[in-house]
Amino acid sequence: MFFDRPNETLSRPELEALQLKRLKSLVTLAYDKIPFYSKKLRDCRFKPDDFKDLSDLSLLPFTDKDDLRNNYPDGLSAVAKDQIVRYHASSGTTGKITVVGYTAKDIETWSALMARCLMATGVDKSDVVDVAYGYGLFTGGLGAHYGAELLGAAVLPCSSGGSHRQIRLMRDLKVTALCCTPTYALYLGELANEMGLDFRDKAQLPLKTGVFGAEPWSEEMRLNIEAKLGINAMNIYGLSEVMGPGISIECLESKVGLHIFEDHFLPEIIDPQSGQVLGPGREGELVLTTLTKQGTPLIRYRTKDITSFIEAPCPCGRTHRRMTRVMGRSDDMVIIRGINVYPSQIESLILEIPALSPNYKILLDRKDNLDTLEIQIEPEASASPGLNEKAIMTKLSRSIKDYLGVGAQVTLLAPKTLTRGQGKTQRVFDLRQGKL
Ligand code: DLL
Repeated sequence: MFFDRPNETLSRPELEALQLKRLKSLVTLAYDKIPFYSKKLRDCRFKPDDFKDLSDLSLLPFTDKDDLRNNYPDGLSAVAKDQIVRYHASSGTTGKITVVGYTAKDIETWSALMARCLMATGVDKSDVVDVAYGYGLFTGGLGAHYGAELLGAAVLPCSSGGSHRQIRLMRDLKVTALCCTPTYALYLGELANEMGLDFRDKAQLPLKTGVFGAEPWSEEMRLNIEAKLGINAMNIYGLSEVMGPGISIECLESKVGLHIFEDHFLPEIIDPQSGQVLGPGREGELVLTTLTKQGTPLIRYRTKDITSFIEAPCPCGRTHRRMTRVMGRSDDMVIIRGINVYPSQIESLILEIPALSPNYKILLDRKDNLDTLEIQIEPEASASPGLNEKAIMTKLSRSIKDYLGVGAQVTLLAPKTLTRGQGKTQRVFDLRQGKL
């Protein structure tokens, strides 16, 4: 299903002509209105008129999160304050805040892109949508809310938390679509069971679609959620600096890769070390240039998210290129005894063992000058009776050694020991700092 079929199915030459036109306006706007960019562009001797071809983008400098922080709160704004109708902010792990301002037109664009996302996952005006992403400075709640309303769906703005009440409302209002983090969806499933309800029983809880994102999750986690909740679990991607959710989305027809809305964002994949643009299919860091944003436009924003493009056409008919599932950020990657590991690679291996649940924690420490890796994990509640704990622990540590090349100690916890997250869940606890 399409919200905006003409723009989502533009031919490649049409799309590229539109991108070039929008890119030229963006560079002119940034040059004229944002002193930070005028200086950056002058420093690399680039004038807006020099822009001839899409490939000229690689001549422009990158922007990163520090640039937003250093220009706090609104030094990267391209419009007068009275043009801004909304601010969102994110603090990230360092605690330093970045603020992004939206004009009325930006909110309109964002809502339309979220409506595109929802329709790509099979949600339409007949649906009742529970928005269980946090509302507030975080972009998840309001982003999904405006998109679902624009579609004409009925929105239940639960935000995250109040989970018992949320499940009762999902039952009573016959919620058919749920927007939240994948870990919160799992928690809602678990809690429903405790309340004597089951998402797989559609007469009780008719949920059919989940639109999940805001944190990395593996394909195995998708299968786990789909089996437990009896739904289509769809992946949505975005980041607050660039807009919020709605930058890319999986479609129901393929469920492989996320279509990037290339008429609004120009994506590149670069080598995170050298900054060089990588060739087709290569994995690297996603860089996004906003093509239509008015409030806080960004040129070549380094997302730190690791992905690659899927060049093959998609059966859904969308012409916008797909990116592979983001398994982690370049700064999420942990180095254990010199080996690079993404937490979601560990998640994939955990979930290949049916007796294990997706509730886990990764602990890194240092003993006798050597890194240690411990996985604390709960078994599936249904698997607990008669569980051969030793065999399972050996199986997981062996597959981590085989696939990732690192030794791991596996500790099985009693079911429901670990705290359940309502938003983004912290998986990795690195206790190595200061321990040589
Ligand atoms: O998480 C926006 C969002 C809200 C996206 C709701 C999807 C759904 P931030 O808090 O700025 O914004 O965090 C952005 O989260 O750079 C990725 O590292 C990660 N992320 C977001 N979506 C996904 C996803 C929102 N589907 C950061 N898979 C991004 C993996 C994701 N990581």
